[in-house]
Amino acid sequence: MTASRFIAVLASLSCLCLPASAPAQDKPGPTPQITAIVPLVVPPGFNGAIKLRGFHLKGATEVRTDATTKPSKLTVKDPKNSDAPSKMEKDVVGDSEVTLELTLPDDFPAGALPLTVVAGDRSATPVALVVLPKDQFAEEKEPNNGFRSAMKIELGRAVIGVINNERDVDVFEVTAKAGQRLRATVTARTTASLLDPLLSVFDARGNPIATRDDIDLKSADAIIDFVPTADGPIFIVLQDALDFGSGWHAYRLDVAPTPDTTPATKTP
Ligand SMILES: [Ca+2]
Ligand SMILES: [Ca+2]
Repeated sequence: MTASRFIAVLASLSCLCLPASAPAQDKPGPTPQITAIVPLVVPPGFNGAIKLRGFHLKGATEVRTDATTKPSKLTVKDPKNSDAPSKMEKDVVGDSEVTLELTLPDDFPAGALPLTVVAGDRSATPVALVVLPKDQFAEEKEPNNGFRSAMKIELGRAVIGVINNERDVDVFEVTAKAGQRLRATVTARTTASLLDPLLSVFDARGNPIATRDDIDLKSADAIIDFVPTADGPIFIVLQDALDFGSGWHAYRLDVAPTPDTTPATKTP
């Protein structure tokens, strides 16, 4: 997605959040907006920090959730101004950040945990932190910048990672069976991330099978359906479409068998 379109989307979100009219004498504070959350996924029993980036978060006063099951602890800490990552613009990626201190019981239910940051009398559009059992995801490990250093991952088990600097590339390897229809899905902007994913799939010899940038005009994330024609390794390559990167460029990657009957790309 282009930077100008990202600005347009943020502007439209901002409009939706504002009341139709507000008494001038109230002088309400600006509405906070979230552009990135790190990490995107945590396990039940999580006890640590969640970082949020966006606009007007320096004024964050509390964080709420309307989830049925409440975290043991959910508080805001250290709201502050934040520099933009290298070569990115504050008016696109946000000017501020806040840390959430989060504790989840060991039996906390899996699913989306909506988080709403409040600044005075204004609330940001909720962002959904995903709670996933520990055995259902892995964390990306560097170095993984090429086919030879690809991180091996299991089909059906998610990976969470970060494109953590400019021109970073994350390469993953799955073991596929001939004829098994697979789907690679990267989730970043759909939740909240500065990453505009560019996803590619290569066969065992390094021949390209498919590359996707945006799902459609509404989503900068990417999905590739493909059918390997031989047993063996398949390489999944993830990078930013504009080669940007920072600690705010988080993603979730899922590579799994899919029963989908839509046409898929075949390996050469
Ligand atoms: Ca990497
Ligand atoms: Ca993209």
